[in-house]
Amino acid sequence: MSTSAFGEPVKRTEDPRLVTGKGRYVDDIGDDRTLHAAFVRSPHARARIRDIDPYDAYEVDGVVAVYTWDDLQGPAAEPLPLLIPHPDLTHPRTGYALARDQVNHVGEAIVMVVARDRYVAEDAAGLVKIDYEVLKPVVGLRKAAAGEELVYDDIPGNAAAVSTQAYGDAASQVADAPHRLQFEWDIERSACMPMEGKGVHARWDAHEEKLTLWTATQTSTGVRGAVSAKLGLDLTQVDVITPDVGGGFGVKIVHPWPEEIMVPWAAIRLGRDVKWTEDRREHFVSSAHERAQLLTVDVGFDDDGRVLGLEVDILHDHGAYIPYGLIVPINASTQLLGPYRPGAYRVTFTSLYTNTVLVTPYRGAGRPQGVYAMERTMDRIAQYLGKDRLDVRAANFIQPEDFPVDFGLMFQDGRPLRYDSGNYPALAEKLRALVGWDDFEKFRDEARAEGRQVGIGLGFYVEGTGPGPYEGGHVQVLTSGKVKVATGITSQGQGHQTAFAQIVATELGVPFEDVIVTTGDTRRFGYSVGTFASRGAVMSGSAIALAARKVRERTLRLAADALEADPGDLEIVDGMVQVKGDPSTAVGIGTVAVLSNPLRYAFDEASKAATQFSGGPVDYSQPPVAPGGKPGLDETDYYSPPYSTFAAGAHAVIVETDPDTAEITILKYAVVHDCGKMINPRIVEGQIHGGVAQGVGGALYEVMAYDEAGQLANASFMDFLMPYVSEVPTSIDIDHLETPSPLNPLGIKGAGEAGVIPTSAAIAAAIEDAEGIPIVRMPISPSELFDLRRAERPE
Ligand code: MCN
Repeated sequence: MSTSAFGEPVKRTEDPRLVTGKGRYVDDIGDDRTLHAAFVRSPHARARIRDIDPYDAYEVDGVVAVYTWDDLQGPAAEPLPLLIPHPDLTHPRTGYALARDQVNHVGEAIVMVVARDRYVAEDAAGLVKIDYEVLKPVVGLRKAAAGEELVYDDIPGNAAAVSTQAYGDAASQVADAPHRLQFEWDIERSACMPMEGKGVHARWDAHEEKLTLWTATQTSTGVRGAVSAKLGLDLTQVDVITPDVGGGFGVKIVHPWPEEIMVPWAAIRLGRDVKWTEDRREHFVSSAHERAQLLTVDVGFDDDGRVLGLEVDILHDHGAYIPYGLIVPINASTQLLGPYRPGAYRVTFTSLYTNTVLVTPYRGAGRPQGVYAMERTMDRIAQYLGKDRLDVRAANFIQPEDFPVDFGLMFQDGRPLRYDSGNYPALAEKLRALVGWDDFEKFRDEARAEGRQVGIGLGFYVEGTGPGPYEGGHVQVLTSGKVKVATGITSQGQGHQTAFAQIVATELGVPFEDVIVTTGDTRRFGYSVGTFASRGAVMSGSAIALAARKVRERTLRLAADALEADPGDLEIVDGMVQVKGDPSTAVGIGTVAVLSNPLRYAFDEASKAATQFSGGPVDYSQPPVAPGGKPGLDETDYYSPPYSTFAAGAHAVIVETDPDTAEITILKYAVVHDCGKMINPRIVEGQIHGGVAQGVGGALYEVMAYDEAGQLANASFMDFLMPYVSEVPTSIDIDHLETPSPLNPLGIKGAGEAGVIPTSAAIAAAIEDAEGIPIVRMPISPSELFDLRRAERPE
């Protein structure tokens, strides 16, 4: 295996284990003595809790405890933390670990039952009697915006936040422009739906006064901080371990989820392991959703389609609680701009409470909505002017020489919106060739001759990835010659073990297979922010590279002493340090690791080799640790970017719509993607494939169907339509562009969300192109298309 693995399409080393059933997930932790929790959840979307009678539940054989909010004290009884405050978030509501005196959505946890097994816990939960005063719920964006009925009596207009960002005088630019169009784009509610739901297992060691928590999270250090604070423990009393996680896609970013408080809280009180594994229905009604937005666009443009002024108003459905601040609407309102820079811009978003499941970032986090609005607006400008859709976009592209680009707006990380690098015209040209844009009309004519309807659609996007504040990495050369790497971010299937090993193998000059990576375990690495916002590669990758560079430097220095050479004359080849070009001088890095330790016993081959250099187990001729030095061959470093780096891409899709049934078939899907330097193109392409599959779900099928009473009418996979393999394009044509980021040592940008961002925009555009019927919402299912046809073309 190559030691210059960076950039190679190496197969993911974690996969053989995961696909042969050897993964270890939270639910795999524990034994027969473990107690199981089940939650009594609200059947009402909005209700006051008058009384809770848990006594029948207590009577069930095997029930150990029943807890309500009244049992909680101190910080555990306080509202859950607001994770990312924002000055415009004037009315934050975050909820409680167990509902206090009111429930605000169906599925909200009210009572926890702990029993000897899950069946007993579930049965007993069904016996808890709760007396509710049922209140009228607020469901749907338009109803929330009308403000006639309120989710919280003390929050007028249901508005958690109203926020405006602008540059230039957009209103005048729009009004004075030669042409003006107005639209309303309607994006439905959807959700992440990872294969593994949430799960928590807690163990309390009363002797050590130490809590160990296994949880399916995207931020182990975040959970540790929140849980220790909520349970009144010192940070050092809590270890959080994230074992294998079966997908997150954003929903596992919240910390703490109520169950992450309640399960350890019970474990401490009961002195027994307690666990909870979410079932699918719970996931539907008590985890998080996203997307739901109404975007109103007012655009002014010239004869070439250049956007002179753009005004956007966004209504954002935030559900009943806002634990995660305003990230989603901020992303929608800033990333809407994509690869363009309108002459003037004003966006206002209103974050509204509704009596539905809370909203937190879902892969793309607001960008699919913003991009939908912008890209569909570009399509309509082209249509209005009778111009080519790619040409109108090209007229608006930021040019390569314009970077860095400052917008005078604020990004979701609290830093200025500043694009670092990119080449959008080059993306467009690659896409034109990849999808066969110029040949499409010929294809359409041929299809028409056969009685078929086909259409083509486009979607461009720019994505701020790798936000700070920091991530760290620890790299340690073991005496065996293997290299251990630890970073705090967690993995949900992104292939971090492989990619980070590639970085270290390249930086250190060691075989890729000899690098062992650990993620998401606070015992190994205690400082971290987490895996979201496509930041793993940029943040942890950079930190690990910096740490590996330090290790390399020390390895060369130590080996130089041993080989009586100048460090500058040495190189590391396949894990051996040698005088450049002279393998006869080679000494293994494991041996150098032994040399780095003043106390050496000849336990193993590396130690025996080391004693040859130093003349004995302890080298008394030198101070064992030079001033300012340290034993061991390991280093830690951190990376903190000045601001986010901006990846970009463009999708094009060709669809066929059945003239009779309105079935929508994707004939071709093309992606051109720029995430700067790629660590592993195979992983990047896998990320794009997964993202496109999720995007197809959002574009064509997925809706959280709330009725007026706030009941989720399709809370199972029988009714919530996720695309099967039969609906997802079987092949996706991908081409890459690499514009390195100047902001980090590896020149990388994030890739994890790219596939999902413009998918809906491109597919909606293709359907519109095939049908000639305006498509203004996401998703557009075959049955909706059927209805639209009837409305547009009554017989
Ligand atoms: N990568 C690369 N070269 C680059 C950029 C990335 O080789 N220039 C690789 C990385 O090394 C990593 C993968 O691509 O293995 C994704 O990297 P990155 O873009 O940094 O994203 P994160 O590691 O931060 O992962 C989070 C991102 C997000 S925000 C969501 S949501 C998401 C996603 O990744 N959730 C996922 N991809 C997912 N994939 C799986 N299987 N499961 C999820 O829950």
